[in-house]
Amino acid sequence: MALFTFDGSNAGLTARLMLDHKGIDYRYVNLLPAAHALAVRALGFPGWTVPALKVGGRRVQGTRNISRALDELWPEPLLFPSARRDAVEEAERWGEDVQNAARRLFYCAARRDRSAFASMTEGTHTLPARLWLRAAAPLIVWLAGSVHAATDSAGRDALAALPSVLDTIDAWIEEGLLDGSELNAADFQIAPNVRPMLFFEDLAAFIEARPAGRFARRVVPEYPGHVRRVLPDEWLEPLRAASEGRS
Ligand SMILES: N[C@@H](CCC(=O)N[C@@H](CS)C(=O)NCC(=O)O)C(=O)O
Repeated sequence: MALFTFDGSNAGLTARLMLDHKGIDYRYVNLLPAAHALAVRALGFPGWTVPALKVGGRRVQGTRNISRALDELWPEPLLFPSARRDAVEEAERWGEDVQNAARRLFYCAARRDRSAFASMTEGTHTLPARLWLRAAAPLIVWLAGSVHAATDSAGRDALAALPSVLDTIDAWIEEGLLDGSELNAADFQIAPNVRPMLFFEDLAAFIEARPAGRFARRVVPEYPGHVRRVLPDEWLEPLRAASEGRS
């Protein structure tokens, strides 16, 4: 079995965490970002995205397809516990929107901080690959930002929605849907999208001390990357207003 992804991918991390949670042995294939889209097509997957999982003769692509395939093939421990299946499915689907928001915010920031992209993606690559990633970062950031519609206006909208996203996560933690003793598919979908926001100098202070921040660190203890303080000050206004309202 092989998981195709790239270091730094939030969606790829969701798949890794679910495989690790089930204690499954697999080959981790760390593709080069940007080239990954062509690679997965060449490997016979129908779409252009990672994570992509080859298991037996099957090709399963996308975090939500992977979570279901894993429960089907290795039922223990269940990612969708029978007692809360509907709620976990709905939270997992919602978490995919947070995945998009996190990615858009990252590309908006990476257009302004030239070192951000390599800091997140160079991971375990060889030195030549890391040098290439650093050199090609502006092009890849532009390309990926276009593919994922990471315009400045989308980034600003993502920040405006962030206080309510964090409130929802906090509420789900409080009611036990997330962050329980046994983690589920929604935990693995949501935490890898909040966790990278903690390495944004602009955002960490708004998230760190909240239940959502502690939860993200519990599920994803390490997430390499760093984004300097580069987001326009006025974009942060909704976060400031929400945090004043809470104190
Ligand atoms: N929402 C999907 C999409 C995953 C996705 O967009 N992955 C990114 C990397 S984090 C990607 O492969 N983008 C390349 C592209 O869209 O061409 C999922 O959860 O699997």
